Amino acid sequence: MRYVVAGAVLRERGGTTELLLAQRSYPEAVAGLWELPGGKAEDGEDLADALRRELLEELEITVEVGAGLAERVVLRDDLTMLARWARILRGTPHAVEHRGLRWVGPDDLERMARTGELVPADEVWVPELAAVLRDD
Ligand code: DCM
Repeated sequence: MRYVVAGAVLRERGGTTELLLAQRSYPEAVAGLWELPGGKAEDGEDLADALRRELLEELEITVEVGAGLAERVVLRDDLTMLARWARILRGTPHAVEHRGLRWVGPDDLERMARTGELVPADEVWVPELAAVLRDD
């Protein structure tokens, strides 16, 4: 089994918590849609290491990786996606591979899910993400 590990990167801004979303530039089917940034772990690679590597490559940020979100997504027979909470230790996110980046609160996130602006596979995390964004 191979894994895609996505990062739910949070920041505190003026007493509210925001989540980082990244806009895909490929493939055609999902280009323009927004996702939790991340990517495939190499064979045998620790998943937290994989997420740190991917976010450094894609966004030029160094992150601390925390616990996992509850839901896992089966992308294909041999490919499962999971997500981990993360926060930035160093750097400011830049869209190296993505079309754009944005920080959202719970209302923005839920609106984007309703209007089909999220990558479909990531929709499963919206309730948990929104709950944490509201709680903090
Ligand atoms: N993927 C996804 N949601 C994410 C990250 C990735 O659905 N937040 C999917 C898209 C691809 C696969 O995982 O099928 C590998 O992603 P990438 O092309 O970014 O390496």
